[in-house]
This record gives sequence, structure tokens and C-alpha cells, in this order.
Amino acid sequence: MRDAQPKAIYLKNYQPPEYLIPETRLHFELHEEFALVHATLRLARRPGSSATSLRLHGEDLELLAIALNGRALVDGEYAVDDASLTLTGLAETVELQTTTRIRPQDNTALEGLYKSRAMFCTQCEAEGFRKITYFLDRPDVMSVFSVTIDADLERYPVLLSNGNRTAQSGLADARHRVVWEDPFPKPAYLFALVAGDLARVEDTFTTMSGRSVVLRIYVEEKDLGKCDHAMQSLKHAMRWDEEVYGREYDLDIFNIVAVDDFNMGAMENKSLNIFNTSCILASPETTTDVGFERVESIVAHEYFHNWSGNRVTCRDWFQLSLKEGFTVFRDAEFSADRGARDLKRIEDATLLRTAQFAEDGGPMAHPVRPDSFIEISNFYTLTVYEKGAAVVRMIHTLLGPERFRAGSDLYFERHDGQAVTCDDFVDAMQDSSGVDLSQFRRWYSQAGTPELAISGEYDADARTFALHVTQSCPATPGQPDKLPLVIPLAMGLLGDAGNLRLQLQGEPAGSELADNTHRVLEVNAAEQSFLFTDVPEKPVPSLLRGFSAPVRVRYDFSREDLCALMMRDGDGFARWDAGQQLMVQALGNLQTQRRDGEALALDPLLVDALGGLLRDEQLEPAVAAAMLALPGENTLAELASHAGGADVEGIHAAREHARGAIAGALGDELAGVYRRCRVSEEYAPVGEQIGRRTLANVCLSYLATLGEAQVALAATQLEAADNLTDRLAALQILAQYGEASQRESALQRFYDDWSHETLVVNQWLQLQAMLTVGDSLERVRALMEHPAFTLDNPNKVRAVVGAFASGNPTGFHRADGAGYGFLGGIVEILNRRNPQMAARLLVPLTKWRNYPAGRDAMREELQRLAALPDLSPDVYEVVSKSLA
Ligand code: 0A1
Ligand code: ZN
Repeated sequence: MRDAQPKAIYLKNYQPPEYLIPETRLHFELHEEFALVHATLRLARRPGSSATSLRLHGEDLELLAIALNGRALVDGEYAVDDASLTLTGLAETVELQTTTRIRPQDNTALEGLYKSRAMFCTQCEAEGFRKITYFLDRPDVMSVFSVTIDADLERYPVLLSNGNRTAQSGLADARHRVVWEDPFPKPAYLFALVAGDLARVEDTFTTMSGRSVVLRIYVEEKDLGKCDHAMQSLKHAMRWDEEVYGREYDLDIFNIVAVDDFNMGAMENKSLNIFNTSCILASPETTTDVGFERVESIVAHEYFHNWSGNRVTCRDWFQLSLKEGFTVFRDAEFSADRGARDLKRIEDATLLRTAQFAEDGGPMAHPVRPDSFIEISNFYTLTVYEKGAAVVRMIHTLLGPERFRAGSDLYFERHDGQAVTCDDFVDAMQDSSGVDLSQFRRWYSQAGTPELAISGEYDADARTFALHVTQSCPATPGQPDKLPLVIPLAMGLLGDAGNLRLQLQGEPAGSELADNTHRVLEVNAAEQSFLFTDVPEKPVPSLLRGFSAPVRVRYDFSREDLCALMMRDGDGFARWDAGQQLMVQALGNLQTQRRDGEALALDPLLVDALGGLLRDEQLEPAVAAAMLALPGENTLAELASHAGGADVEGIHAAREHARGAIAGALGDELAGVYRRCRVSEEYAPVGEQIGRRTLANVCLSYLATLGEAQVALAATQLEAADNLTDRLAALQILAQYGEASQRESALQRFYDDWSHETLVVNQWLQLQAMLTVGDSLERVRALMEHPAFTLDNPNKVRAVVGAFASGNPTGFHRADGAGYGFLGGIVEILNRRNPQMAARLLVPLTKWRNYPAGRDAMREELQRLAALPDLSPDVYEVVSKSLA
């Protein structure tokens, strides 16, 4: 917003700070119109630096007073512009005092100190602290903070910041004061403050060394009943981090606060995590099974940051994946240990393949450790988080669990209290294990999704099976040429009677591997072959088991091969994956038939295979549900983008036809499983029940394609349900497949029943934004006029605008381009009000090259935005890069 053409900053230009800030004292005076921030910073020249001037970050601040070593400065002794405060003639150590006035009430960007409903809260990652006071707002400047907060006692009885509460007192004018001190040095992005009229639930946790920690979750009084699940999740996470990583919590108190207005999911501020209410509150009536799992994993994620992020933090924002990739890997393993590992891998692989691969193949592609950025907020991406986690997972696979743990121990020990780099992380893994990871590091610097083209060759006489592997990686912006990566390829060989024992040429014969039917091949060259000996029959290879690397695999499987893998492979993930590939082929054929004007005929082999799954009563319901679900429209679009562009209508029509054909052929089986799986016990968000509910609802959604009688099942379910999972599933089916009047009355009734629960209303909004019946865009426009909607709340914007643009492909990509204009219009409004949100919403438009039919209209909308005056750096970066 400052600059017409904001400038990129580059990793290669990193310089350490000239001054450090060993100590920071902040005094907040919170008022209804403004807040005053008195800051006292002890500045110390960094050893090795000879600088005498210093530029502190500061934005949207009104400087009221400034003093150095107790002497007030006068004009000319310092310089202020709209992004900084510059001091000159500085000694080696100085004390800087400033008083600034800020306006949290007007802060719609939700960065820095702002108001969410009646409370004050902060969001400082990545560069929000500079909107609170002048500071070196960069993660390699770590400071010990003490924070005094003054506020009206009645409006803001609860005053929180990081660390321990060390004092409290009453003040004149019905105000009060609380002092917080955090003994751990931290970067400013981990600072937090909350002031409000909050209720809390409290529990305790005894750490492995026997210390008792007080755990508190602060919410609005009305939400007190929805904190149990988060509290249990926190305790599980604390125990898991002790058991699996040897990491103990380090303060006597751990606070979580829930806020309604939040740009992201949650934030790991030291000992004062701030959560979006949607990621912390949970109850059977207001939260789906998926929601319960999400709360558990996000609570764990933020907690795990206490070590991977806070105790050891990032040197600069290019290293963001140091904390995020590692922490996502940690939370994914936690979830896998708590629930079903295969399912977690399926979810994560789907996310990566659908959304991260699209990012990596699009105009915003960047390495896990980006080389440059204009606005760091745009780099909280699937690449940094999810691909970053996949990279850490590959290190885990290559080293094995024991050596990985030794590596993480060394990393935490070596770097405790420091701000470090991704290379430091890999160094610790390498140094402790002795495994050379030099080539592996390319995963951090090279963007793009690698592809493995694999072929198999069986020699019946020699009883050998060779796998020939070629790796390549498409060019990405700024990186035309790619080097071979180290890719752990987990695999097995499937024979007629099950998985074969594996003997790799070069491996000691009769190898004592515990699981002799599973191997991890290390692919590290452009072309390579692996020879298996003593192979009694021509096998079908089971490849990329457990999604062992974030790559695409191409292998010329026959449909029969895929069926064999789907029904009989020993690896759950590989079974699911083979089923998905069979479905992708079948759906592709339907699209071709449709394009050629032929009658649509679904592959009977697929129908038979799904029938087999439905009849297999031994198969875990959750796994059956995952295997029965067709690949989503976005997944299919992503695959098609690789092969010439996505036909949105064709994909949708093919999927709908397949659903109907499967239901038509397997109606009895689907109805039987639906009846068998219905959960009659009292609702609990536990794996076994979740599995049955998911399977029942998948069956119901197939059945609903058959007509009125089956849609009536959904109506009955909606009436009878005691939980949101079953209610929303039924409502979605009624709304999508019922008659118009049935749809409207069911939606209205649901709203009447739940209008008092914001989080339920948000899910109701989202469901409607994704309906494909009627004029979706008109429906979305109407939703934006609904009293439950406001553009100022990110959850609502995501539920309506975000869900429409990324979860309703036929609506968004309608032929007249109106969907694009609609999204562009919202981005234009939010550009100034909430630049982070605006830039995130834009992402679906950046994929314009993948959509031949809408390509011109999408690009034109981006061009229109590009020409707007006063673009925020956030939006400018996304628009300009996607048009380049
Ligand atoms: N570090 C948080 C995510 C987060 C990032 C940026 C935010 O504001 C711009 C807020 C939260 C996490 O990984 O959970
Ligand atoms: Zn994180």
C-alpha cells in the first residue's frame, strides 16, 4: 500500500541485524478509541558490527514521544517515515523509549493489535509487531519481554500476555493493571496480548519431570461447554511430545484464547496461543467429526511449536519451513499415532496432490525455502507447510526412526534459544546419523513436483523383475533446469497369492529385514534401475507406498493390475491409491465419451471392485469410505492441467454420471452398508464411530442419486441425527438432490434451529456456497446479503467466497466469466481492508492457465486488478506473479 511497485527481498541478501534487543519492556494503556504503547528497549550493538545508526520497523504508528538514555529527542535527532524510525549516532548500548498511539479499533487487517468483538488481541506473525511499536521486527532479534497492561476492569477483567503473571493491581478510574514476564528470549512475532471479558476452563498437566503445569482455555462465557475436546487434545499432545521427542513444556502455565476474527487457524505465541474459534471450540452439536479431528491436530500443532519454532526459531522468513514443515510433520505423526495411520496418509496425500501440486505447477511456485518474496504473508503456503513436512518425512524415512530422533535431539540441543536455518536442521540430522544429506538438500531449494516415470520388466527365465526409474521435474518460474533429487520410493511386489518376498540385487541374500515384502528404494539419479531376483511370477509393483515422497508416479498399469492392487496389496495406502487411479481412468473415459457424443458407460471393472469392497465386512469402515469416494473435482482438474487443461463441466458430468452408475449397480449393497453402519450409540468423536458415520454418509450420498425414495433417507437422517456430522451430511444431500421446495425448507429450518451458533451458521453458509444446483453465483450473492454474513469476519468470507471459488468449480468457472468478476470484486474490496485475506482469496484465479475455456476471462480479471491504484503488496504480488 505504501509503494506503487513493492520490491522483492532476497534470501541471498540476508544480513544479520546491526543491533540486538536483549530486553523489551512494554506498557499498554488500552482505551476505547486508541491504545498507547510505551516501549523501553535495551539496544546492544551486535558483536562484530560497527554500526552507529539503526532503522527500526514501524507502520501505522503515531509517535508521541521518544527518548534515548532518558533524554527526549527533538526533531532532527531521529527520522520517521511510514515504515520505519531511524536513529543515528548510537553508542554500543542504549536505552530507547518511545510512546506510540495506535488504533486497534480500526485495524481491519487483523495484524498487530486489533479488536475481535469485545476483546483486544494480537497477531504478530509474521510482521505484525511493527504495527504495535517501533522494533526490530525480524525473527533473529530475540528479546526478553516484560509487559504491563492497563485497561478498564469491567470491560477487560482478563489481561494476558506471554510468560508468568508477576503483578496485578487496581488503578484509578475503575481501571486495573497486570504485569507479565516471559523469561524466554523470543522474537517479536511470538509476542501476544489479550484483554477481554473471558471465561476459562482449567486443568493441569504433570510433566515427565514431575512439574505441574496449569492449562487454561479462555473463551466467551457462552462457549465454556465447548472446550473439553481441546483441553484433552492439549494434554495428549503434551504427553506425546515427551514420549516421542523427549520434549517437556518449559513454563508453569499454558494459555489458549479463542477469538472470532482471525486470519488463519491459530498462532503459537509463547505460552499464549491464540486460536480462531473454529479451530478450538468443539461439541457434537456444532462440530463435525472432521472438525473434532481438526481441533485436535491444530491444538497439537501449536503446542509442538513451543519447541519447533519457539525454543528454536527461524533466522529469517525464508526459513519459515524450518518451523512449519517440521511442526506439520510432528502433528501429522501425532494424529497418525492417535487415529488410523493409513487414513491420515490418505488425507495428506490428497491435499498435497490436489492443492500443493497445483501450487507447485503454477505461477506462484516456490521452493520449500523460497529465494525471494514481496510479502511474507503470501508464503504461508501448502509448499512451505505440507511439502515442507513431506521433506522432513523423507528424512525420517531415510534415517529410520531412531536416527531421526537422535537428529532431532541434537538439533534442539545445539540450537536451543537460537534463530537458525533449514540447513542447520539438515546438518543436525546429517551429523548425528552419518548419512550424507548433501544431495537431499535440493528439496529445499528446488521448486516443482518431480515426476517418476517407471516401467517394469519381468524375465521369466532369469526370474528377475527390473524397475526402471527416470526422474524429471518441470521448469518453474526462475528455475528452468532441475537437478535430480533423492527420492525414497517405498514399494512392494504383488503376486497372485499376495505380496512377494523381496530380494534386491546387491543386497545380502536372505536379508533379515523384518518385513521382507517391503522396501524403500533410494532414487537419486536421473535414470536408474533396480533388479529384484528370485521373483517366481510376473508381479504388479506397488509403488510409492504410504506416499513416501511428494512426487507424481507414472507407470503403465493395466486396469486389471490396478484392481489387483486395490483388492489385495498389503499396504493400505497403496490399495486406496490404486483404486483412485482406476477411478481417474474411468472418469477420464467418461469425459472422452461425453466429448465425443457417445453414450456414457462406466468401467464395469471399477463397479465390480467397489462391489467387492462393499461386501467385505472385514474391511474397516473408514478405509472402505475412503476407497469408495471418487477423486474430487479439483483433484481431477489438477491431473488434467498436466494434460492440456481441465474441462470443468466434463469433470463434473463424468463424476455425477459415475455416482449414479455406481449407485444403480450397487444400490442393494449401498443400502445394506448404510443400514449396518448407522451409529446408534450416543455420539462420540472416536475412530470407530467416525469410520462408520463416514461410510454410512458416503453410501447415502451415492444412494441419493437414485431418486426421491432414497433422498427421503436423508430427510429421515436429518430429523433423527444427534450430531452435526450426520445432520450436515443429510442437509447437503437434501439440498443437492431434493426438490427445490424441499431444499429451501430444509435450509431455512436448519438456519432457524442453529442461528445462535456462529460456527454452525458458517458451515451452513459454506454448504450452500458449494451447491451446484441452480444458479450458484446468484445463491452466493444472496448469502452475502444474509444477516449472518459480514466481509469483516475471515471465517465468513472463507465460508462463502472461498468455498465458492475453490469448492464449486462449475459455479466459479461458469461460461460467462461472472464467477471471476465476482471474486475479483471481493478482492478489490478487501484489498485495503484485509490484504492477507484478499491475496489468499485470489489463488483460484491464478490457475488460469489450467482452464482452457475460462483462460481469457480469468486473465482479464487479473489484469483488471493489476491496473487498480493502491494495491496492497499482498495482492500486488499474487496478481503480478500470476500474470508474468
Ligand atoms: N504460525 C501459525 C500460522 C500463522 C501464520 C500467520 C498468521 O498471521 C499472518 C497467523 C498464523 C501456525 O503455523 O499455526
Ligand atoms: Zn505452524
